[in-house]
Amino acid sequence: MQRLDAFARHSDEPGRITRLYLSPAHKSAARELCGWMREAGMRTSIDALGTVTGRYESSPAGAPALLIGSHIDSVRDAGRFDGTLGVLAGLTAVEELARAGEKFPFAIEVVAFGDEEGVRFPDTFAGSRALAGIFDAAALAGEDANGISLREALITFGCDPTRIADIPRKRNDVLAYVEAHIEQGPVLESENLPLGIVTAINALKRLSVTVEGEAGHAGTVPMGMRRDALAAAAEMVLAVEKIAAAAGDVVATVGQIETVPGAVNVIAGMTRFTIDVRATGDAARDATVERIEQAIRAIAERRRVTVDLKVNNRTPAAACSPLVIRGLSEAIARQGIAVRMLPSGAGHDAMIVAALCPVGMLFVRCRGGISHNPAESISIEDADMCVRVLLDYIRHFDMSACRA
Ligand code: HGY
Ligand code: MN
Ligand code: MN
Repeated sequence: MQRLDAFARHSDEPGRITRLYLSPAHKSAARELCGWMREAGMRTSIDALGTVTGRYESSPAGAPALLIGSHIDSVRDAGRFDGTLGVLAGLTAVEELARAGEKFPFAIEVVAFGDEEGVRFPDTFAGSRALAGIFDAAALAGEDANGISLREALITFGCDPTRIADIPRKRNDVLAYVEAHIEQGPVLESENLPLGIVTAINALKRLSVTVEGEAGHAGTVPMGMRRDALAAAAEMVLAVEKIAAAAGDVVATVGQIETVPGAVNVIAGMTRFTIDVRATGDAARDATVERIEQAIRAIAERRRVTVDLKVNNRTPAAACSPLVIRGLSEAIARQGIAVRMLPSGAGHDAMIVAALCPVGMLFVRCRGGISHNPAESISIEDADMCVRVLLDYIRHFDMSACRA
């Protein structure tokens, strides 16, 4: 818990936690994490996309690894537990093993991805996609709000984009990936449970929409003659909300909107906003995006504005591995805790690593289910139980079952 507080110091914005991919805060966080990992007897590395890995060697050396990790980037004005908890819980478990001199016939690698939130660049999951061998090099051209491309940001961070090809792990070098993460929802708290096990992670799709109208004088252009890009976007945002609400097990969010020129007495000429759609399955996700796109085009037509939609990320729903689910269930049961399975509405690196090897997730109760908010919080007892379950899982890990 002290480390989670210390980590909160690595922020790009004073007075709140904002740690974007490849930012100075990400760099200082990665450096501090490497220090802690080395003190725990791990060999550390930072790959060409900024992913930090600490390896606790197997005995005998050179065996495949059980990966335990999460992400250390954050949203803007974030809490201190989303992502970082899973990395530090893995580190704490390894420290305990190192202290006891416990070694296993498999290695343990604690992995800290840097691009899970996808707040800075249009695409997301760069680190976990590369590790799983499904990184799309087109993402390197993606630019942040200041026009800096992912490629340039990597070079500034100290990475060499030409080494991205070295990142993908061979299937027989890894055994499984386990991610501990705050639930970011109210289920565990409402059932008085400290931990839960994730069954599957919802599908996601992210788009950016650009609406072009005509800038004009707010005082002189009659209402009927306007092609107001902001008013059109406002109607589109409400259509997104209405379509998702009517679709049942789907959620859709417009989290970001900007308008140009953004002056009190100028009719907006251009407005750009994002759409984030999640659903339990790929088909429901795609059907909802289709309906949203039709509604947006109809509104643009009626209001005589043009609209351009761009899909920035599409990630399929991912099922967690029954092998890992069983191992985590037995570990939780051995602590005398009821085993609660639940789906994840939030996206996680685990949904990407599932393309490489069996994955599983351990959810930790968080107060009020609050997340992506500085009020995010967990109890030290639940953090302790999370590490105990990880340790128990490691000590009972059946590597032969997870081998390629
Ligand atoms: O957006 C998400 O689902 C995750 O927090 N990145
Ligand atoms: Mn997260
Ligand atoms: Mn998050």
